[in-house]
Amino acid sequence: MKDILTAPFMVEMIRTATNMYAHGWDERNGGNISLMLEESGVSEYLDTQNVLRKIPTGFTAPELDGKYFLVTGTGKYFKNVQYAPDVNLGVVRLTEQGRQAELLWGYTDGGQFTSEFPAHMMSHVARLKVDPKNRVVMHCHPANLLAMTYVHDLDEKKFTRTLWQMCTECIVVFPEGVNVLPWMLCGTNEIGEATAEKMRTARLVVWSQHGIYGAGKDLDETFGLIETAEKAAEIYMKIAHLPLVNTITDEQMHRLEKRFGIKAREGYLEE
Ligand code: 2HA
Ligand code: ZN
Repeated sequence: MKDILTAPFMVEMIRTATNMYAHGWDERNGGNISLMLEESGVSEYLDTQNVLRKIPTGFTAPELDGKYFLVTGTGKYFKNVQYAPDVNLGVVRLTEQGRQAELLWGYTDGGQFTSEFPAHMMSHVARLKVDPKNRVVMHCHPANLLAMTYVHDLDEKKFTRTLWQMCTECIVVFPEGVNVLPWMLCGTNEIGEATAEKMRTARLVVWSQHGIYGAGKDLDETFGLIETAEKAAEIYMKIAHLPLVNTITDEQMHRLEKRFGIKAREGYLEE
């Protein structure tokens, strides 16, 4: 059996959590990541018959039965992931229609997966229906996106258009836009279901006055999505109080669509 700390998925996860902390997106125990793993990849590093503990999930997700995930732990600090991955991360397999998680590795201090596990797993289900290659769900608290939810209209089309107008590349990186949830109580199945519903039409879902969810095919892509949206929000927060003299027009956005072979969300641009 190979050392799991050398597995590419583990190395990438540790680097990503460390980088997210360095970006200031994950103060204290803020943020969480789940990465779906292939059974064939896991079995190179772990005896998949050796279940350490069973942890009830509190929801059902039959679509994820038998699926493996590497997940950040509840109450754990991204800052510490690189120093003690086996305490701060865990590998689980969902069973019993998603009602149970079998712990195969990690959470060595007796801990368990993130309190946002419902939002993560329900988002995986929603994204896999749209994109079978989706593997990652990522949540964090980037300051400018959060700030924007205090001063900007939360209408999804308006919020998206503002972000698109802040950097030329935004519409190319997230042509489907960002969806927005109003403030809701975090850590619940309700916010999980609401997030998953929003994930059907976009890979980015803003949680007003809290943070953002991103989804993608790998950790890099998902990080990059959030990074791009957060950069746009940063520019917005720098200029929102100043007179707007220039912007990126819808006509220019259409030229970007042609140049990069993307299609902006239906109805979000003027013809
Ligand atoms: O505690 O970010 O939303 C981690 C969180 C909860
Ligand atoms: Zn959070």
